[in-house]
Amino acid sequence: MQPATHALLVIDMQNDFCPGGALAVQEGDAIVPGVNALMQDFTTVILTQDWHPEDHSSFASRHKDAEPFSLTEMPYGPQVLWPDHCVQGSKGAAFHKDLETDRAHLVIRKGFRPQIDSYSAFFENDHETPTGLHGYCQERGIDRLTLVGLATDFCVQYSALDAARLGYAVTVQQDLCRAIDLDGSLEDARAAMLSANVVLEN
Ligand code: VGL
Ligand code: ZN
Repeated sequence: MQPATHALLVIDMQNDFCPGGALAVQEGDAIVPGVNALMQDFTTVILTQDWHPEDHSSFASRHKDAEPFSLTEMPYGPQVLWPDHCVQGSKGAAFHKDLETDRAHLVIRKGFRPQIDSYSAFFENDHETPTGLHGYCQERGIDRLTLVGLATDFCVQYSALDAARLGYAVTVQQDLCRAIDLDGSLEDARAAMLSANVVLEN
């Protein structure tokens, strides 16, 4: 059993990121049993939930002539435009039905401000607007995090890099993650995580 100071951070295990969902990640649902099993080793389990208003600015549908998966420029930097996904209260935004959400002490929602996307569990994509998770972890004495979930190259990567920058000891359990992999983004994510001293486990 891991000590309470070592938290399991389960990223975005939601219907829209699973096969059949609006932004489906290949085999996204295949990791659910393994994630549930890993939860049994942790006292402290935290879930994140991508949670967008229906007019969210990361949706390609909100930009004239923009295709999903194209890039745009936002005030805070480049932003991939996505198919509409994880709209607040929708079935797609709900957790996968087999995920053992009862184990979670905290569910942190992100991406609810219309003008800014939020991949990371800690900061929105401007890298400065906090979600509150760091304060929660500090108050709980959490100094170590293991990350699993979806997608390896977006929300898992951004969360892992922010966590490392904030001083946590960070492990990404790669076999319990799945990637979107846009133009080599998975390899780039792995390299970035390794150079930030994130431990990549299989
Ligand atoms: C995610 C793209 C858009 C993720 C969320 O969970 O990795 N990716 N919103
Ligand atoms: Zn999103």
